[in-house]
Amino acid sequence: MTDRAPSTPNRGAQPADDGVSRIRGAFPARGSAGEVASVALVRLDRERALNALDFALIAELTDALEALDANPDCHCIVITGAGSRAFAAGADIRELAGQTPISLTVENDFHRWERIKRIRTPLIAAVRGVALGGGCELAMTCDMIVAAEDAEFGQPEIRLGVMPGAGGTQRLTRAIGKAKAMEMILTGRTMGARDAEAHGLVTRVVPAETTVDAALELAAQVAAMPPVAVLAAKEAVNRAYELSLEAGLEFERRSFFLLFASDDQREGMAAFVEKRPPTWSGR
Ligand code: CO8
Repeated sequence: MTDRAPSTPNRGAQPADDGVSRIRGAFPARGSAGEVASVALVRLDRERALNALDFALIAELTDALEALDANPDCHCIVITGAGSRAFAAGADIRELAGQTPISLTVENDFHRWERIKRIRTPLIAAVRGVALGGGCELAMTCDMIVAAEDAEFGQPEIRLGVMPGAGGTQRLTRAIGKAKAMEMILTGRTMGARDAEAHGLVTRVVPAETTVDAALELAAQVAAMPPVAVLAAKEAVNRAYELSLEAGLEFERRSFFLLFASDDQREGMAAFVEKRPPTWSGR
C-alpha cells in the first residue's frame, strides 16, 4: 500500500456509491520522525462525519487490513481516524436508520467484523476524540489501544433505540468488568481516557497531538520482535477470551513447544548466550 489504499469494493464488489475512498493508508507508515519500517498506518478518512463507519468504509478497511496481513513485510498495523475530533463516532446512523432485519441478514455486512477479528498481524488503535458505538467496537477489536488524553469511549446505541451490535456487550464487559460495562451500555454514558486506562480498556494515554506517533512507536517495538513468536503470542492471548483456563493453558503450551521448531528461537537464545543482538529471520 502506498499513499492511498487501492479503491476496494463494498457490498459485494461495488465501489462506494459516491466513488470516494474512505480509507487512507501508508506502508511503511510515516510518523513525525520519518518512516517506520515494517509498520502500516491506516486512517479512517471521513472526517466531516467524524469518521462514521458506513458499510463502504468497513468494506474498504477490511480489504486493506487483509492485504496488509498477507504482506510478509508488514509486522504491525496502526489504525487511526482522520482529524482530532474522532477515531470514529460509530456506525453511520443515517445508513443504519433505513435497515431492516432482512436487509441486514441478506447484505450480511457484519461478517466483515469477523474478518477483522481474524487479522493475524497485531493491530493498534490510535484514538483521538470519540470512539463511540461501532468506533469503540473497532478500537476494542484491535489488540491494543493508545488513547489521547481527550479520548472518550462509549456505547451510546441505547440512546438510538438499539444496543451494541459489533461486539460491544462482549468486549467491553471483558475489558472493564460487568459493573462499569453495564452502566455504559444501559445509559450510554462515556468513559474518558484516564478512566479507560485505569479500568484496563486502553494500553496507555498520551498527549493528544502525539497519539499517532506514540502508537507508531509501540508498533515499531512489536515489529522488531520475532514475527512467528508475535503471531503465536497474539493468538494465545486472544484465546484467553474464548477458552476455559485449562484449555487456554493447553493451547499456550502447545504454541510454546511449537516455537522451538523456529529458527528465531535458536537465534534468540544463541544471541542471549553470545551477548549480541539477535537477527530475526521470521522462520
Ligand atoms: N453517523 C453518521 N453521521 C455522524 C455520526 C454517526 N454515527 N456521528 C457524527 N456524525 C456527523 C453528524 O451528523 C454531523 O454531520 P453534519 O455536519 O452533516 O450534520 C458531523 O458528523 C459532526 O457531528 P455533530 O455535529 O453531531 O458534532 P458534535 O460535536 O455536536 O457531536 C458527537 C459529536 C457527540 C460524537 C455526536 O456527533 C454524536 O452523538 N454522534 C453519534 C454517536 C453515536 O450514537 N454512535 C453510535 C452509532 S450506532 C452504532 O455504532 C452501532 C454499531 C453497530 C455495528 C457497526 C456496524 C458498522
